[in-house]
Amino acid sequence: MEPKERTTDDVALELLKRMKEGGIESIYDRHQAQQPQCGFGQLALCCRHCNWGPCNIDPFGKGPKRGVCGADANTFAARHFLRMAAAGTASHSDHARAAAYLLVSVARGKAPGYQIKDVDKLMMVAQWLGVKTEGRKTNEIAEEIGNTLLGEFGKPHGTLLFLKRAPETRQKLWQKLGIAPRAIDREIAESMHRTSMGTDQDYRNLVKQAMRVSLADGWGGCMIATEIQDILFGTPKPVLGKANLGVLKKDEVNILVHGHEPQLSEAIVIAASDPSLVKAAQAVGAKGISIAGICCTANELLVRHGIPLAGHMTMQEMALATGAVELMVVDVQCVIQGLTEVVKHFHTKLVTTLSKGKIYGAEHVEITDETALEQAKKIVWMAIDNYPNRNAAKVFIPQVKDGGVVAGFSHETIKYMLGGRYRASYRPLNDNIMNGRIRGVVGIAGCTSPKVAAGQQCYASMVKELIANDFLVVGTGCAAGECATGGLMIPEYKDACGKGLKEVCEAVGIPPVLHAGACVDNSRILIACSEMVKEGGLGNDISDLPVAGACLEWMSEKAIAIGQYFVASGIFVVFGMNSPVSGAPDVLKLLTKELEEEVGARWAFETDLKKVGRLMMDHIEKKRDALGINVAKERKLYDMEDRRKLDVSI
Ligand code: NFS
Ligand code: SF4
Repeated sequence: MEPKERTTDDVALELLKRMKEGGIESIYDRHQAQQPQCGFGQLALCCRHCNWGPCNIDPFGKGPKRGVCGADANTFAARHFLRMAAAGTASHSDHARAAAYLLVSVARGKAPGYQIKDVDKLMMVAQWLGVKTEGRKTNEIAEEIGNTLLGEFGKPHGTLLFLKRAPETRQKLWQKLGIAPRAIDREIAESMHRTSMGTDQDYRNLVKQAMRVSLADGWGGCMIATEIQDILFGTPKPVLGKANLGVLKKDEVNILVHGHEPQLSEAIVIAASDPSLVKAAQAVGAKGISIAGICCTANELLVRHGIPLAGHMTMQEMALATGAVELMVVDVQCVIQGLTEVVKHFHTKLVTTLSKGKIYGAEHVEITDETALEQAKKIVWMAIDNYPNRNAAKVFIPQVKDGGVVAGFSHETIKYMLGGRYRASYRPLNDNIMNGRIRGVVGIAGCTSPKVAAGQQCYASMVKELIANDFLVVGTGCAAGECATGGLMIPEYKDACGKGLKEVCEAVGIPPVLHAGACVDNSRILIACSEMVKEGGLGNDISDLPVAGACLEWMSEKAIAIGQYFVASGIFVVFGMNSPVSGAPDVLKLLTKELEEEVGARWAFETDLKKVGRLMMDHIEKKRDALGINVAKERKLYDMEDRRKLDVSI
């Protein structure tokens, strides 16, 4: 397939074309080479959980209906689903664990270069955890917080401490259903145990555990990561940044940071600002050192510092194919092995940093809490030394005209901006939802995928439809990355909104599409929803709120964990493309219908991505009906006189 046929985005088009001309394989080529992909796998009808297998089930009912052990399609699919949720939870939570260890090291003065940046957040977290603050030094409090949160991974008794941040009705429901998560590692280990051969073989019970392990992700791993990162690196506040591949610099040493844990990228940022290193860069003929990010590491740097985002998931190879990158440094998750092939065509160095995430063919410079800064400097040196090796003839940095982005909308910021300068509060948001200026809030999260043609900007098209109909959008992960590169996350974009949302955006000065951070920052959405409930007027539980979430191009197991924790928290979730359980009609029915009776929310899977926005809007309107807030508001066209009467003084 020619690149031209599979993209509508000029940047992706040009880079893919250049990759093809240079004989460099891309995600899209490999996806093509995999066609047709295994039908059993797509339907979740294969099992390799023991060596009696591999077993398949025939979806047409002509061949085997059961695996050798007797497991049926529902068991196959539910076990897969649970393992995905457990793997996703493990990824976010292991990241959180590293953050907690770092907090302890910083508190003990053993992690040079890092510091506690947000003491307010530290105090707030201390309160939730019951850590005493009075008369104690910041470091003492931080150490106890770190250790308390480390305890959340393996404590022998009780359920997770952050669960109490949810509305009480929701907490009670989790207790009643037996899905309030215990220690994070325990939920992950139990999920692996249950899905092993001959253990849990009741698809309802397996899906129930998928709720519990995923809740351990949302209200455990993700939330722990977010809170500690805010304490250490600062709670995001609105910041102006840039998002596109054009952020690479023609005449500077370009370093790309990629992966997920901000402890690496923050150390690189500090190292790169060291005057002696900047001088060294100048000595090799560069004007300076430039840092940009890929995937969630980019989101973390963007929302906290406005450091540019070069690209989302499916753009990581393209970023290297610019030939302008001296070094890409990575830690964990979503870093594809295909990168090692791309760097062979350029001078670019690929560097791994954690012993848990090595890539054959990359160089390794180990980073620990104690040595991070020193090692980060070493990595920056490697990039500087590599600058003279850049081949100008191979450099192609796409010129992109916009790509500006205002990012950094933590739930604290949203509350503050909407609440005004005197009292941070969700009241004005709730009021604007109740009076219908804002119909509801939609969260977009998750990945980009080569199953969708490059540069299609699916998220952006859906978001345009949502805001035109007065739905406020909050984005995280690569979904947010795509909207940022699409230029949607600037206040001027309010002109694309419906009348009501536009008025609110104008009054408050926010874009209609808010960048809330990386995937772990979906925990911010959980907190925002809980606070909306507590603020009053929109029901007694998260499941009453006029909100919904979507991931159009899900790829990672982490996306499954996120989807499942949103559902188990009471939020309707739509995933684009294929359902991960499509070969098992009973499991599919459980996820997409019956769960609603249990937890007040359900999944939907929609292959036609253009329909996803509509599904969420219809859902939200139904919630508005149930709340009785659609009654008073007859749709009306406002004239200027009416407009003047409108009270937008928030
Ligand atoms: Ni989320 Fe972020 Fe991107 Fe998907 Fe991967 S980087 S943690 S998993 S691809 S959004
Ligand atoms: Fe086959 Fe059962 Fe073993 Fe799976 S667990 S491979 S279905 S025998």
